[in-house]
Amino acid sequence: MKLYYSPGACSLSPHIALHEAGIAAEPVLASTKSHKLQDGTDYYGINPLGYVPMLELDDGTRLREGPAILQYIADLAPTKNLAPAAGTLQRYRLQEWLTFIGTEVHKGFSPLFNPAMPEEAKTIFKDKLASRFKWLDNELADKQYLMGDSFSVADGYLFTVTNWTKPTGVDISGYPNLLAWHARVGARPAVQEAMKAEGLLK
Ligand SMILES: N[C@@H](CCC(=O)N[C@@H](CS)C(=O)NCC(=O)O)C(=O)O
Repeated sequence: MKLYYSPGACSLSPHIALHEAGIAAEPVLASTKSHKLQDGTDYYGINPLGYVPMLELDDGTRLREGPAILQYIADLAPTKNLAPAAGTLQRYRLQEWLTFIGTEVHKGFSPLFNPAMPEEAKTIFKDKLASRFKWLDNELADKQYLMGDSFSVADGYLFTVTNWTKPTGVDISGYPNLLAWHARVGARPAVQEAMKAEGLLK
């Protein structure tokens, strides 16, 4: 299995999931800037959308979209409890989180990474994101992880996008529950291994 990734991009989240699941996969660097692999191959020829993450199974089947990839990985290792069983209400709760993170947080950051975006517009997007982080801070007040007591693939996804607050200047310093949760997730050995594999930690 191969995971196409770019360091620190949203592909860090399936990278974390693979390490949490104990699944060996080959990470393939597909820079979001150049859209080329390290050997010069045009990534658009592999994924016409040019997006990471993308998972390639051993039979060549390709799976796109972070939330789908995360659930696929979690279901390969059911004993690791990275996602509730399919068909249960809790599974829909996980999907609720993955959708929220993908549409309200992840894609809320995209304009902030766009150098053509005027500063005034960026302020509007930052304020919107700050309101989402405030809500998350409240949600995490009495929980260790988004789904309760145990880590799920949603935590790896939210951790990944919360890392982007620093480079984009979204202020989360007033959200203690969010900060405590971020430190808790960041201290997990699998999270550290995935970050090391992407060159984000020494
Ligand atoms: N809907 C996609 C979005 C993936 C996405 O936004 N990937 C970004 C990195 S975080 C990317 O590859 N950007 C490169 C580009 O826009 O060409 C998903 O959830 O997997």
